[in-house]
Amino acid sequence: MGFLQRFLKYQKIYIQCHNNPDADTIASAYGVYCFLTEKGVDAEIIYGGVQPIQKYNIKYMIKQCNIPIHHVESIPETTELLLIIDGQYGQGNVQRFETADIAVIDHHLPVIKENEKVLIKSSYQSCSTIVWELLTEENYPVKENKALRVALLYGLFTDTSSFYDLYREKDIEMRMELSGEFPVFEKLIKSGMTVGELMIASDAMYNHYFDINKRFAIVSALRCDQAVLGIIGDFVIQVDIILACFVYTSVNGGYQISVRSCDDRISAKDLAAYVCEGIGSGGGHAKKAGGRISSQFLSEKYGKIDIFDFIYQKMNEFIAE
Ligand SMILES: [Mn+2]
Repeated sequence: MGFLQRFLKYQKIYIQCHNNPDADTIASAYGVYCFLTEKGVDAEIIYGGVQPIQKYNIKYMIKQCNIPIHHVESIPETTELLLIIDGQYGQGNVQRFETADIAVIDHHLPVIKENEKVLIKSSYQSCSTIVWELLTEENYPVKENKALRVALLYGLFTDTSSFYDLYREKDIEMRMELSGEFPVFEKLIKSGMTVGELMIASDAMYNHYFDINKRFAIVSALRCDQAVLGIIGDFVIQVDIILACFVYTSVNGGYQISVRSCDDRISAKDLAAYVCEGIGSGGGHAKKAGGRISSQFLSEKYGKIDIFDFIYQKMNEFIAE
């Protein structure tokens, strides 16, 4: 039995995106929504948190793909099941609603225990990929649903720094399978950054750290989208004397990282994996890589350490003179 089958016995399901929803959580929720409603289950996509969606690209995605998502303060007490997508309760960015029962589909590091209604695949780069796989398992024709196709592709795109950090087999497979000529997608990928993020990026680059001996750079960006991290990395690696660069930003519960190299002796993938070992996950290709670090695992393994000092120390160990 496919994972999604177990939800067909419910009359009404609330599908909850994480607060301040990004493309990945919305696309994933929409995938599950399409399946459930076609099977006759009454489903509704919601999210909590203080702010309704602000970002231009997310609003554009919702409008063009016709995704019914609502910002709510509460849900009815009679709610049978709440399905949390691209997040887990216990993570700061998922508002807790009182409900009889919860289910989870997520690709972050687990903070709750898995059970028959909780599916956490942290090796997947986007939750969209997990949902695509679950839909495929149910023989749901994803390719025929153009809006869903665009949404899932965009979810993966934004969670992998504009596909630059895309490296996992399944995620690559979904991209190959769903790609096509979509003007809406083209427009979306050219509107991922806000003016605020342009300023975050320029500020981060202005305040970069450069190690003159080993010729690497570390760039700390204020909280921004992963897509922006990739853009910063691609920019900085073009500097003549920089051989490798490590960009990071804080996300809920930890840090998102993006690594670039232009030197054959420094593998971006190995560097990302080296830094994240035991405290998250990192990987990619020789020239580009990405990953995540959990704050909790970092302090458990290394004690109280400043994130910049930690990255600096690891890069120094990894890169030979
Ligand atoms: Mn995600």
